[in-house]
Amino acid sequence: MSNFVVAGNPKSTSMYKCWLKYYKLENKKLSGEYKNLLKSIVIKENTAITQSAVNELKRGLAGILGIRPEISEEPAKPAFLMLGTLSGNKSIAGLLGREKQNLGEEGFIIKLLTENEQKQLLVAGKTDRGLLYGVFSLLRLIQTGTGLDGLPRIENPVNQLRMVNHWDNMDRSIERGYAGKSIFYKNNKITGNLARISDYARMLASVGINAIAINNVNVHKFETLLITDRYIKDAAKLNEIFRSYGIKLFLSINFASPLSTGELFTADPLDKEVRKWWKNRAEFIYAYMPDFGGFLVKADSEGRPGPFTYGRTHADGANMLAEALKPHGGLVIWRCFVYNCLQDWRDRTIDRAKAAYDHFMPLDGAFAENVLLQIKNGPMDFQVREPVSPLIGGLEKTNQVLELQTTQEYTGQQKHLCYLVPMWKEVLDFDTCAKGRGTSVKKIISREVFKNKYGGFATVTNIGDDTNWTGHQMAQANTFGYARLAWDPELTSEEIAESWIRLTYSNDRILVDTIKDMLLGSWRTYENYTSPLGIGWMVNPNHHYGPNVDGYEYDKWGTYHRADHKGIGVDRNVRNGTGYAGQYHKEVARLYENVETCPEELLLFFHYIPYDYRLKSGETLIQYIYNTHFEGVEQAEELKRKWESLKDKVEEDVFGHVMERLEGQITHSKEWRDIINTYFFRKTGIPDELGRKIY
Ligand code: GCV
Repeated sequence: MSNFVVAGNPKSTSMYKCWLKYYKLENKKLSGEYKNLLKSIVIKENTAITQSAVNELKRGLAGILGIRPEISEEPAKPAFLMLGTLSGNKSIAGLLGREKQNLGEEGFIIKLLTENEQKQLLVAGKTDRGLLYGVFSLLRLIQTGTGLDGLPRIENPVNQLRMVNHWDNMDRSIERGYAGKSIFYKNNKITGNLARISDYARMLASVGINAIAINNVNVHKFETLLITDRYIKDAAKLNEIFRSYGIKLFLSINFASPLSTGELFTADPLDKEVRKWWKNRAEFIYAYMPDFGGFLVKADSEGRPGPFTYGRTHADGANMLAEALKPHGGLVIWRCFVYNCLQDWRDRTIDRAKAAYDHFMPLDGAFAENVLLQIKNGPMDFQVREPVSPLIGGLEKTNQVLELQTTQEYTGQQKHLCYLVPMWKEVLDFDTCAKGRGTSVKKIISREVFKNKYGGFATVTNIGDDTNWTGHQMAQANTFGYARLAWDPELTSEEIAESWIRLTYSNDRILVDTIKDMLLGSWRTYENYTSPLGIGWMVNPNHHYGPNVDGYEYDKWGTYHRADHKGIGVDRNVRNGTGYAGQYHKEVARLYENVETCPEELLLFFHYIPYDYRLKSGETLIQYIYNTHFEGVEQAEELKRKWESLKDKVEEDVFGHVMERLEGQITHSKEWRDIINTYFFRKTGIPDELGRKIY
């Protein structure tokens, strides 16, 4: 296990440590209290996961409190910390009493016990995974200077699957990766840098992640072979690392594998030989990885093969794989990001936003029990503002996973600060009205509403081999925030930001408040200087960075936004538009159907609006576009001023690094402002009311 020593720039080691920095706690009183309790650690169990927990405690306590606790099976001191699981240590049940009924599979309790006026601390899980999460939680409490008064603390993750998806390729590149190269691969081999991967596993487990797909959903030549002799042993090595942190390993597979490996002449999911092929493949994989999680699949989308080639449905395809994995307890996670990328936007009757629902809604109930549909949060593609996908709330009889994107493909590519938690919160709190009012997305995903067997969260991760993992150091807040939300969607954006800041930098009140401010406003700032009111894209083709109003590559006529000299926006209502609004339940559909009731931030997503239309603020649409673009730049400048005020409170290298990114953001925000404003000025001939310069 590496102790976070990174070759190269030693100054960067603190950014490498992310929120597991374990810096010294300044509060002497609290530090003393903790030290008393934690000098002796008692644990009777010994699994790979309990070992990870103990190692973490050693590391954390050395850093935060400067102590090296004695680890033993019996207490070495009158005060001690007891670690254990209900499944592995009989005495834990007695110590917990009735509280044990409240512990789920991955839940934990942190509790103070008093015997003969002697305080003892107990961290217990039902399973060793729960115990590990409990240990990380205890370390967070200590690091953030939280006293013991709030105990007992019992937590169970709200969501079952809490997954990260890597879009890593074996040539080391990462599709939509903005933090360097892959940490897993090099030269079409799995890398030997297992110490870094182990650090990564720790980082994920520390915030409750329990599943990972380690290769791109666009599965190319070499990645197809991950499930063959050529790579399986190496994949199993990674599995072993993740296993010791309670994380299940998944692989993205190529639907046409039987063909691509040259073993069969078809990949037809209803063909007997093909079914047999997958069954044998599953047996082969499980022989190396008995706890393998399963397959993640992108099929019939953006050129990937799938069941459509054979006139079969997505259910046929997914169920075939499910049948092969079922005897081993494996899952098929099947993505709903399926659309015709050659769509001609000049044809106003078809609408990409409708595609996922159109493809999958008719199949509700047709999927095997171990198939989960993974649905992007919006109907398009991770834009800065989109409505929630109507499939969530539409599907009732199907396991569902919400797919978010932590890598900032359309939200500044980790060059810009854009804290995404507030956006995700809006998604989770959105009321689908599936079972009347109050059927929020978070309740559907957690399975509270439809009680399906599986459900949860996935995100396209923002991790790469940059020393600080995420390119922009502050993008670590998104990695952290995603996982915390997957664990508990009731946490607020503020709470998540606060704990990330305290763990990452310090408990200094001014610093905490300043960075919190920076984070919380940053999504809106980014939206202000980029594409307005839900219209989306306006980015350069292919790499998707920087402004280009007509640039999106899947729209060669530059008409997806329908902007002309009179107005802009897409009529997606039922009355005279594409009918997309009709995919929602009626209470929601009604809201989106009419300009007057449509939430303004999504106005252009749902309606074509003339530039002289007056918004609720009294501004005309065109003036709103100008105003927000000027404002966005000012807000980006404000970010820099706030950061500057922290110069003496942040380590020098961190300060310099973030400053450099913020300066770049200002430059790019100006480019956005000028290109967008000029475009609309040229289209309309209407000048800015305030006489500001538009190029
Ligand atoms: C992995 C978007 C991205 C693609 C990505 C795709 C997907 O279109 O630009 O890079 O491909 O989404 O989610 O499958």
